[in-house]
Amino acid sequence: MSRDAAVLWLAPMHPLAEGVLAHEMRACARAMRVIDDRRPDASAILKDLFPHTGRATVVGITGNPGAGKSTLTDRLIEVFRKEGKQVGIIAVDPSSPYSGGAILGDRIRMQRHATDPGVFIRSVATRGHMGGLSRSARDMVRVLDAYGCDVVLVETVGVGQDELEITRTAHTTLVVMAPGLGDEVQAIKAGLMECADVFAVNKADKDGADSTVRDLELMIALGKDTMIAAGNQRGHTVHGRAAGLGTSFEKNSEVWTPPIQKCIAARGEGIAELAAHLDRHREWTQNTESGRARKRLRLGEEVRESLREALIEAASERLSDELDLAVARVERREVDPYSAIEQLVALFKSR
Ligand SMILES: Nc1nc2c(ncn2[C@@H]2O[C@H](COP(=O)(O)OP(=O)(O)OP(=O)(O)O)[C@@H](O)[C@H]2O)c(=O)[nH]1
Ligand SMILES: [Mg+2]
Repeated sequence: MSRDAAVLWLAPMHPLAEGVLAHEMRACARAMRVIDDRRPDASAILKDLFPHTGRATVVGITGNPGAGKSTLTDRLIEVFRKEGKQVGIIAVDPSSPYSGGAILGDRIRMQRHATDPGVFIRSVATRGHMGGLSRSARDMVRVLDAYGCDVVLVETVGVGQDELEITRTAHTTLVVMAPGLGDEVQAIKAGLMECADVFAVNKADKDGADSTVRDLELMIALGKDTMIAAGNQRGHTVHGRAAGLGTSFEKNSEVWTPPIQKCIAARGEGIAELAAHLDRHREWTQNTESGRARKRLRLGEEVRESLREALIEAASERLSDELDLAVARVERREVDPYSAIEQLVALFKSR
């Protein structure tokens, strides 16, 4: 054994990681705080935990503000708990003026689960993350996974770029819509169509739910044609003709067509069916080549993204003087920015 390997072998585990693996709730909460604050030992904890992750089903829940995501999440917790599953919830705090006050409501809504030792709820602030929110969410999911959660639900607010990023850290993305919000089409334009694995049309007790379902069916059919034309984009592989809605995933089928489930979260109706769709999607990601390819693709994206961040950090550190100098030279028009960058890259490589 090499000396490095020996050191690695003997290196003690971070105490918080140990606590998480021993299923200690307080250690789990503390580890998540360290990670959320990006404190120096965050990466040590994550390194220790990673070998113990990969078991949990991760569901991202997104949709327009007020569509009923929190109410639905609360009901899903109920279903999963009845199945005896440990459930983790990451609620991404709203920072948008839209739903600024909603988190309090969320807390109250999920409060009844707060004393259940089989449920772990944690919120993440969106402020001050500078685009690193999806990384934080992903890392927190890993903590909950290592802690022993069977299912981790990540509830986001709204349908912006950040939220779409976050949903890409999940195995399954549930998009919640509701009639009468008038912005379904808008949301679809924002790219939701591309990331949705399952649709919930909530508030089915209200007028307009059926027309929302019809709109979605149409969008899905159109999207499918586009996907066939464009080949496999975003992991929704389409081989030949896709089957009709609701019967989309057959054994050995490579095709995944997002099912649409009507529900009334407020009364708990349609939730068990929704949970079944989530399960089927999980099966699809595990049992089909397209599902596995999508997982690989996302892991690749994660590694590349982290590498990009690390390289930028390293370069800015090593070249800080030269960087300032280069900017000043470009400003004086002594050099063009393209050559300046080439010189900086060459310098970085040589060090
Ligand atoms: N009529 C009806 N109202 C519902 C239903 N589900 C939720 N609501 C109500 O819709 C409102 C918004 O629900 P939330 O669960 O907070 O929605 P949300 O999507 O989490 O909202 P944000 O977190 O602010 O984006 C609340 O007043 C709920 O009581 C439903 O099935 N039917
Ligand atoms: Mg909410």
